[in-house]
Amino acid sequence: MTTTKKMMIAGLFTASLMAWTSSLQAGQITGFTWSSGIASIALDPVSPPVDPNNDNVVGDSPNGILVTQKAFFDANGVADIVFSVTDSGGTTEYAFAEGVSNSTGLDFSQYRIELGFGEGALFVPSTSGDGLDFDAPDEDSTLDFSAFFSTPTLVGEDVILATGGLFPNLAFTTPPFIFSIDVPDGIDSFTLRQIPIAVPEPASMALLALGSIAAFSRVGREPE
Ligand SMILES: [Ca+2]
Ligand SMILES: [Ca+2]
Ligand SMILES: [Ca+2]
Ligand SMILES: [Ca+2]
Repeated sequence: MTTTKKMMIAGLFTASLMAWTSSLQAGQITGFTWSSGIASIALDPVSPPVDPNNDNVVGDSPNGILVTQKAFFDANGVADIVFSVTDSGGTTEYAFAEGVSNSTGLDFSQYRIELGFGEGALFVPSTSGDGLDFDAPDEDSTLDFSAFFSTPTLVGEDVILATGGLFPNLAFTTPPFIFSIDVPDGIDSFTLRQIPIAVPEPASMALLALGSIAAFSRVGREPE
């Protein structure tokens, strides 16, 4: 074997080893599952973060996660996506782009997302100061729900409530909802919980009105 060939093989081996090593060391989010509240989901292949341990980045993190889902939401009115995580030696900030297709049959007057652990009835909210949060306390990256809501607000560090608009039935988010999540070491998964808040249906509004009338007439009959 010539010296040139040996050098080429050695170079290829080194490159492969580096790629293998970086795939072991990098990567906070490694995969995902979703709950019964979501009819279908498309997620870009989860690849190792371009810039691990970059907390706190100003502007948009190069570590992107794109989730596109058709949502109908389960009986509890929530949809959970669980992301699996491995340590990377620090906190990695991710820019999330979430496409939501509303196939619930209802219009949403608000949209709330929460961070926590576990799913369904076993969901436990993330606590303040545990390292997992929506880019708190700096909030220096894009927060955009403008497809349907003018006012996304960070409530504490683990809840975003989007208000000031309407997300109609059968509509799709264009552009997607954009927010950031700081993912710390020391956890093996976290949950992104979504809670759409529907405009009350005409039937329930009618029941509400009937209830008010009944209460009013009871008050009217109160003895002096
Ligand atoms: Ca940031
Ligand atoms: Ca937290
Ligand atoms: Ca951050
Ligand atoms: Ca943080």
